[in-house]
Amino acid sequence: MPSKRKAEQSVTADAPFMIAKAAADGVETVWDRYDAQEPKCGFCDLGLSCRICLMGPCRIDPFGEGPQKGVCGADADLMVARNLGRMVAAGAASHSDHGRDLAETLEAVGKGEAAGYAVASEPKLLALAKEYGIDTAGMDTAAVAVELAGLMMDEYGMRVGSLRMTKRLGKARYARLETLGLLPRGIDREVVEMMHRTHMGVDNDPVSILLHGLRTSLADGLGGSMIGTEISDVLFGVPTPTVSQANLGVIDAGAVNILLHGHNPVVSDTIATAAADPEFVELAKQKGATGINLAGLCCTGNELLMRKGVPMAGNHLMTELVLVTGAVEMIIVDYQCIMPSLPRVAKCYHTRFVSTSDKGHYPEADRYEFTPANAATLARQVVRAAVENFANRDPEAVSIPGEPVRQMSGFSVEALLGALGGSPKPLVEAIVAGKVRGAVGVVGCNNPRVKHDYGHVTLTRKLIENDILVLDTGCVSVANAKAGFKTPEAAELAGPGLREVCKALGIPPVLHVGSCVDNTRIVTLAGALADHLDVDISQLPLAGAAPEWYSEKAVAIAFYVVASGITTFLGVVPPILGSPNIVKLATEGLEDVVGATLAVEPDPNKCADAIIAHINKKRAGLGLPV
Ligand code: BF8
Repeated sequence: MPSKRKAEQSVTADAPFMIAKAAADGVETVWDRYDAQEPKCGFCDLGLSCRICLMGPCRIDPFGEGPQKGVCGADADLMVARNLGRMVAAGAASHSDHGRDLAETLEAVGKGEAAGYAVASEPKLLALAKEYGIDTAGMDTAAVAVELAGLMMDEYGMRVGSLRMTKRLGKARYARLETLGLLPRGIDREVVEMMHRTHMGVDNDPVSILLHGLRTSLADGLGGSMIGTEISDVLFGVPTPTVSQANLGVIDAGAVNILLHGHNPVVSDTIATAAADPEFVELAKQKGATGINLAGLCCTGNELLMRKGVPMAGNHLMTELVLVTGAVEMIIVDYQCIMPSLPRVAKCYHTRFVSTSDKGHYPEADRYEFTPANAATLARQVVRAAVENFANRDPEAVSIPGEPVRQMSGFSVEALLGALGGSPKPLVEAIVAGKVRGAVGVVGCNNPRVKHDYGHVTLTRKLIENDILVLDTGCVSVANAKAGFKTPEAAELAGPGLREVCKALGIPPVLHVGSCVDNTRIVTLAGALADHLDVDISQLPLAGAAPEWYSEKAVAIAFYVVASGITTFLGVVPPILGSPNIVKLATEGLEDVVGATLAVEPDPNKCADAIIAHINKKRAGLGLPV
């Protein structure tokens, strides 16, 4: 049955248009399934249900009338803490396993076992080698790649010490984490330990579980995710400012359209290379198309956008709707955030759904299992199959709403510092003078609980109007691009101080720094700013925000941003309200421990006000004009 909530579905016209077409075409969407799930389970929403063991499943009555303990004896605090800890572990595992794939690819490149890949940025490789203590004198690029990959892979199961890149948080933060015993001791180790602690009858102290949650998240943010970002830069290039486009209008009715969806650039980069081959472009023309058009979705899309300027077709909630255009020959996926419904939507049209990862199987998909050794060959097979499929398109089924919106992307830390003349000093001076009052990372997902893109766009607009620079990643970045925030001309939307700075530098007031693993670029920059000023990150006028988050990965990110000293505002209430003690700890108590907290504010206008107040408080603390 079509969703009942049409008017509330999105801030942009393309989504309701496509939802209506989906209904007419008999295609079920995420909004239909969301409606079918209502009313939601109140116990689960509050974090008061537990299915960790089979003495249960158990639930606790929030009104105090029914059971107040699970069969094992866990009370509400423990139940909520265990559930939250497992969310952090799952999120950290997902990002980190993605990073592991990149480390393995780098090693294969160094060993000459990955024909489709090469080191694209030797300066970045050498900088990382130095950070990892490798004496590169007399070593060739391949040898450095193998040794660096080996040291990074060792960090997954490290036996002694802590993750090297934690030092990027700056001296003061590193010392604080060391004193607290929160330095991550190995990526897999912290994730496994969280699963162990939250097994029935191990860690029965909610505070202890949450503190380990911080350490687990740091193993992601300063470990697995950061390895993902850094090796992607080594293999595929350090992003530099690049101009591209966004929204469903990037689908080209005349061309063979190939969509790339997921998170890991290891597959999508090889597809981009194959699709540019004149042999396939010529084949597409023989089939009656104008050429081959690539477009991105979600974070694989962000990776390609940042480095190659591939346009973005949409974010998380648009991934079904883009297939409903009827103009997509193939959607190629790797892993994470790929709705299980997508192969079924593809089957409603002529679209071929191709899965590529040994970790992500889809029973209804065409399967090409990519490895570093076979990727270049398989990419050519897949692109050929997409081109061949153009003949199967039904022109009557095609409908593509709207025109593409221009956007500028590619703001790696290196590119940002480059735009600033090689040092954070000009940014610091702008912050000190109050032209830029502070900076906020607005990150994360879409969630059908929230009007699509409403939280992202409303919050971002109000922040830039108030002279707060926004850095965005993940699905937020598509929303902000569609809203027109990502061109240098968008400086006109900013307050007078930020406008002046953006115009002087020729940059937008909203800087796209990448995919979700690239939130590590934000903490790297924050650590550099802190050291430049000789303060702790928690003293800086910074904040994080995830207005429409849905995934476990977002919880891991929120935790490591807070553990890094940056207060983070969530627009969707996490499943913790069943434990007032956990709520108090997460939103207040953490301030005394790590100098930052989680905050929850579903209304993006009120959230902006709260962030502005937070930034003013930090400015006052540094003696800066408010
Ligand atoms: O890692 S923002 S919906 S696509 S989880 Fe997923 Fe969320 Fe999008 Fe990228 Ni991040």
